[in-house]
Amino acid sequence: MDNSNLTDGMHVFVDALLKNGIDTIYGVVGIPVTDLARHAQEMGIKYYGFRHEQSAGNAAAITGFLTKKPGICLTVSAPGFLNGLTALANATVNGFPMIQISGSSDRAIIDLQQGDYEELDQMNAAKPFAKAAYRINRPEDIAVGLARAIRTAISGRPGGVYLDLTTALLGSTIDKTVADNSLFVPVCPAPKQIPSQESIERALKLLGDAKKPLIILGKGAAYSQADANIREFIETTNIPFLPMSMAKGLLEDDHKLCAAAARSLVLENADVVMLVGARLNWLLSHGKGKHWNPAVRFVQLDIEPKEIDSNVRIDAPVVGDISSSIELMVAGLGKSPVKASSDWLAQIDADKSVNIQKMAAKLAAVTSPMDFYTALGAVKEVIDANKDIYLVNEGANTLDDTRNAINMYQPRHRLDCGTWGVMGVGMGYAIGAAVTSGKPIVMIDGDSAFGFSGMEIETVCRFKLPVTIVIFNNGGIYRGDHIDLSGKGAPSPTTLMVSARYDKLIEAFGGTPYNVATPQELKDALASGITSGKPTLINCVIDPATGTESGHISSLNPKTVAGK
Ligand code: ADP
Ligand code: TZD
Ligand code: MG
Repeated sequence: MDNSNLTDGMHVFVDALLKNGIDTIYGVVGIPVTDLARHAQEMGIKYYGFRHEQSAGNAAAITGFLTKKPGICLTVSAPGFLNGLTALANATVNGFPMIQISGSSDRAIIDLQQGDYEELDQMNAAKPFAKAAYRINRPEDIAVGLARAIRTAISGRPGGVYLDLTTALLGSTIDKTVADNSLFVPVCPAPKQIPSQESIERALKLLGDAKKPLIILGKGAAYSQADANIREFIETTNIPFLPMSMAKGLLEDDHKLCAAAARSLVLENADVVMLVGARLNWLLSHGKGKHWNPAVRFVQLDIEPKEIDSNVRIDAPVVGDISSSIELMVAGLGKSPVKASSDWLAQIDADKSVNIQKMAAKLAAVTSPMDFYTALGAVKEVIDANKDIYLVNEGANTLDDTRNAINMYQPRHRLDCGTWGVMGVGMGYAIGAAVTSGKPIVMIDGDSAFGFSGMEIETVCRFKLPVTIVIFNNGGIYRGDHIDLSGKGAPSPTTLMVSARYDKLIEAFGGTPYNVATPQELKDALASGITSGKPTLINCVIDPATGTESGHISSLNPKTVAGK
């Protein structure tokens, strides 16, 4: 038989990726996907090999958030697949488009549960955790399979898609001409979803009647990249805005209409709130209760119709993609002008200036050892001098205090624990953001948070990425000075090693280490890390006795009988 015009499933799959403009894969290889990764690299795809699939998945997810194209994560069967699945689920929960591609074992053996190497019914395991899960069994279906995965990941509310590539598919053969002819790029995979004119008018009327309007920007707004129109709507109407964590920087945090420093006041008083790509989930106390004005009414811009009324009644839903919706809202202002009152703005400004002064005092106070705010005072000076920095942030106190203390100035530059408050996303996000943007990344991480994915510093060093990691080392989860209730002197459940020298880790891989104990040392080390463009790790010694249990969300812990 003449094999000269035959190709195989692996090559067809890579051709399909390239045809769709996908040029990067994050993954961990092994049976049966090693050659897939090799050929991908050979054929022009950038391949980033990780130390753990969860971090590779997180890199793919953040690439999706930053680019509106699905990030790609490649995993091996069963255990590798499961390691990646946490990241896929997290991407879906946060609305980030990504595709996890995994090799899988022999279908016939899996289905009869006869014990194949790394046997698992992966497609069905993935379903509850993904937006969708598909399996490609035949080489002639590769183009359609990938098109389905891409379209599902980026249309409507974005999310994670699982794509199962069987061992048989990867090793299957097909005529190259037939395969080439099967390739295609899906037409308009993320179509505009234009809201009804009626819904726009209803929303503008409600906002126009408001005495104390407020706009809440969420990461859906950041994702939509409708930056100019969102700014125009806010600046034309003078409505104060509150950014959710990953929407910080959509308009700069020091914008005169930014109400972040008056968060409690605006939530308690606003009578009409317009949600732009933000869900009324736990992060907004479900839109009800003591943090909210009981008479508040809502406008909600969202692409997902099922999100409307999810927690409370929405008086003016605007269902559509945010780009289209906000464009129509801006256009509608000509006929239905909206202007926030100067009284409302003055009330907010008064509260803001008190709170900004309080924060400035905390940041300026020099404690020894440093507390979180003393350290953040130093970080703030450096970030304010590098306004285009990407900031990755996780931890509990480290997360909450950094979010409140550090201003962001550019859209989609703050990447953090997100909707699930998950630890361990940091290294994957930092690597994904560095690869995608080519810009310097600063990561402010709790010592516990860092431990979940710390070995990826080898990945950072291997690829020489411009990532500076600052570990707020307070020797524990929340704080390092708890004692064990048994009184036996074992480390308590929250205790980690306060004497740990995380900086020594990066030395092993040739990166630049710093160990700092004062604000000046921290400032110098951080500034050097950023300008060097080299992998840098700063162990920042923080007082183990200053953290708050669970950071700012202590109230979510169940109470014990002792009320502890
Ligand atoms: P945050 O955590 O910042 O409050 P969420 O993740 O809770 O944000 O909410 C984001 C919302 O944005 C989701 O309900 C999602 O459906 C919506 N969304 C995402 N992308 C778009 C888009 N392009 N257009 C409209 N809505 C979007
Ligand atoms: N596991 C995962 C995957 N996510 C989580 N959120 C947790 C466990 C529980 N958890 C938190 O919610 S915060 C946190 C854990 C373990 C770590 C806090 O310690 P840290 O930060 O050192 O990162 P601070 O600054 O000491 O508070
Ligand atoms: Mg800690």
